[in-house]
Amino acid sequence: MLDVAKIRAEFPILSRKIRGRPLVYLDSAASAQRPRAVIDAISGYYEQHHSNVHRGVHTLSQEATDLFEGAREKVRRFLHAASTREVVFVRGTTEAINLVAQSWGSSQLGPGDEVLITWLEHHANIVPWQQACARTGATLRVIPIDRQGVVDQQAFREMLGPRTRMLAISHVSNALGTVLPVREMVAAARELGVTTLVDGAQGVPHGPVDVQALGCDFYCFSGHKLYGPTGIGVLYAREAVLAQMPPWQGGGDMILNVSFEGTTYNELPYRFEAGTPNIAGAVGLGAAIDWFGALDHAAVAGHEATLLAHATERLQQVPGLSLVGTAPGKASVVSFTIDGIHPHDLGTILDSEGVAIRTGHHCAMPVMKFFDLPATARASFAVYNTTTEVDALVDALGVAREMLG
Ligand code: C6P
Repeated sequence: MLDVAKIRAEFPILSRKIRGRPLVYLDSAASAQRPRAVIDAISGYYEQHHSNVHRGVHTLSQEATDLFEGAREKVRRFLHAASTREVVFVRGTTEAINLVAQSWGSSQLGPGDEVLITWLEHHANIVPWQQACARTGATLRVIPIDRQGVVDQQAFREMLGPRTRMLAISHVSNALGTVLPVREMVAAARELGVTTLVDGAQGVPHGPVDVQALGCDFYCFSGHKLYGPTGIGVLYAREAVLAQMPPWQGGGDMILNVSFEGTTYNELPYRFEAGTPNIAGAVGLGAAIDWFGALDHAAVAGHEATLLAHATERLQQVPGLSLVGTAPGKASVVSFTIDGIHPHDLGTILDSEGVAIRTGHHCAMPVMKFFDLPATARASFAVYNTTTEVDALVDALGVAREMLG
């Protein structure tokens, strides 16, 4: 059993009141909150160790470099990557996918090639590929989903073929909560020599990932959904693939030697980290990984499954409410609509009750179009949420229905 009361006590923001009511934070899929350990690691870094990294011989620069590279090693262990050369710090999932689509995409894609994504993707795993296809003449193909929000595996097998060069898929859908069978899909792609990318933005917050067991070439995630800071994220890239990729941004730190005649590039992963990095962000991410990694992950999974089951059962009893996304395998995300009430109005009334959810298209407009909806309301649960908070959501929906329904 997860000691949720103890976990909650570690998150200062959870004791806040919103409009005079206790905060019920059900928007962790957008961004999770941070435990004291992460906040302290960031302020401790600034109070005691800050300087630029990889540049100075003075003590502070060496300390900052050690902390920054120490965080990289924590990420490596967390993902079970073979080497820190495979761990590139980026701003977040969005930047990671743009890096791959630009660097790998421009060097590897050409006319006739196909990039395969699913209908469930976040815009971050659609738009960079559309841009890469426009630049290179490759074609973007989309694997369909069914009304439950499950990716059609038969269609996937039929679409995977000799023209496929890249399979880029979510680990977990942010809009619907569907958990994709990434291991099987990656294995099928690899059999044909297809390069694979997994968007793990909604995957890692639910438990550690083993990129070697998964077998993907690229895996990316954002720190802020993993109880860490904003502005820092990770691109894991298999060394053999990363080594073949051209740098995507030029500047300091990514070079070995620069003259006006030409430039030689730094070794991996620094070749892909131009400019002063988000040092405090990396330190905070390392602290978040330490904090999250110390939890009992079977207990985390059990707790999140309880929250999802409780929410699904209680929401289904709300008159006029339709769940959007009912896949058998789901992470702790529930999307829904209520007859006659626009999700934005719902979100505003819930806020007046202290309940924070996300409303809108969730940066997954094709998913909304598939279900013929402009938007949904979405509640998402993290380790610090409780079934009492799910009940508070349901009560607040009752208030909204009385006012607007
Ligand atoms: N989803 C949500 O409310 P960034 O913004 O780079 O940290 O992450 C982008 C991203 C990529 N893929 C998936 C599956 C995501 O869920 C997200 C971010 C947030 O669902 C904000 S739109």
